[in-house]
Amino acid sequence: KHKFWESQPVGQFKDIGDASLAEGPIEPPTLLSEVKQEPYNLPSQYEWTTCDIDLEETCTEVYNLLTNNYVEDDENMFRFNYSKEFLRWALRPPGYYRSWHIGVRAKGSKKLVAFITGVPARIRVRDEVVKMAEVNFLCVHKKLRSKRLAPVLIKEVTRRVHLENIWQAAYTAGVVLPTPITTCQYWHRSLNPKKLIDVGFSRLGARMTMSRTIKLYKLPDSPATPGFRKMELRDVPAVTRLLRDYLSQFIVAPDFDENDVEHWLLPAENVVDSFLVESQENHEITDFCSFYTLPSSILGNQNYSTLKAAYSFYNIATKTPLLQLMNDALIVAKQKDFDVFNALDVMQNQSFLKELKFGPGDGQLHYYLYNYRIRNGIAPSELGLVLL
Ligand code: NHW
Ligand code: EN5
Repeated sequence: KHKFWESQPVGQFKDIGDASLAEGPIEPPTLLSEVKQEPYNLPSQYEWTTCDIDLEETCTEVYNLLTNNYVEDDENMFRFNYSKEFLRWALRPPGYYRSWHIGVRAKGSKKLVAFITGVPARIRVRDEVVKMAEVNFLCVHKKLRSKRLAPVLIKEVTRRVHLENIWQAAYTAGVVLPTPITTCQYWHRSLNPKKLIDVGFSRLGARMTMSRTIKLYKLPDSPATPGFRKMELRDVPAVTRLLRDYLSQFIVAPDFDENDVEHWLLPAENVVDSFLVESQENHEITDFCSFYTLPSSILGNQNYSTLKAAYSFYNIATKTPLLQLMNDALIVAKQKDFDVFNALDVMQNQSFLKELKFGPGDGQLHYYLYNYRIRNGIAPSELGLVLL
């Protein structure tokens, strides 16, 4: 059934529940001299390219490939539309490797037809911090699907990760592959219910009118928590301490240092928003919330072409109730004109989703590790990792 994935060092379906299998790497690293030195073979009409995302022209090519060919919902009504600024942010974290931004071009036209990326990350699994690649943006042009190009892209990114002496990876997908460490549910909180209904993202509930629906999702004009403000550069040390302490409770979570926090959580316009609560008494940073901006193209609607979505990122409440903190996040997202606020049931999110009027979506997100076995799998609430 999974000819490719059955050949890879990942948890296999037949091994689920096997207590004799130890946690940790599935296969040991090899010597770097034993890593294949040449790229994998592509069908003869295609060639490898390393994408320099700093070049405006290359970034535009990647953006166009993804805008037209990346992930859609199960009814093909929406397609993720990552912005160029977002892609540059996602692909250039501290210590990134340009060689991990991999494209495939048609030899004749030089048109970009496929893409896959990795970025380095330190991810803690229980008490082990493991250097990994976070693999994302796997995309094959719609006209080249089902030709087994994806396995070649995956093997090539694996080879280039190995060349940097890294032997594990983390990735997510909407499809089931061997074998998820956990499966998360998407939840959606309407901010602009009329537009969401008009474009088919949501429906008018039974015995609901449009005006009752608009009233149901209404939010205050400004955040309620005293000392709630945008995160600034000077906050990086305090936010790092808060985040490290918070993430230590989860079984799988990133091991963020100050450089990572500056990159991933310092606000970047139209990419990532972060807010914190500063104590009015002692100026301590006690709470934090963040979300990233990922619009979707609306396919075939007369009136609208994009859905502006905010995705919950990392949230920490130590003094403010998490419910109140996240309500303030919804308020600022509404101020910034987002149509919907999305969240997964990871970390402690389950505790606020229903009360803040999120509803379950029709999509799930499966989390995977490459070459690292976790016994039994974990619950979404034991996961402290959000990928883009
Ligand atoms: S998930 C988003 C993936 N992208 C999309 O869904 C975009 C739209 N779809 C496409 O572009 C986030 C194509 O349908 C793709 C498949 C390219 C998805 N992950 O070429 P074939 C990520 O980017 C397997 C992994 O004929 P295709 C994470 C499939 O099960 N494998 O299919 C990426 C089958 O293998 P099997 C996937 O439709 C993580 C084989 O591909 C997959 O033309 C990557 C069929 O290939 C998916 N999302 O192209 C893994 N979708 O064994 C990283 C399908 O079942 C691993 N497949 O026969 C770690 C590497 C680094 C290790 C470092 C130590
Ligand atoms: C890796 N980084 O299916 C990314 N999205 O629920 C790859 N549904 O938006 C992973 N079908 O439920 C990709 N509205 C996996 C996700 C792929 C995209 C996807 C789902 C997640 C989604 C929407 C629209 C459905 C349109 C028809 C959905 C219902 C919202 C409603 C609001 C009011 C309260 C109840 C829920």
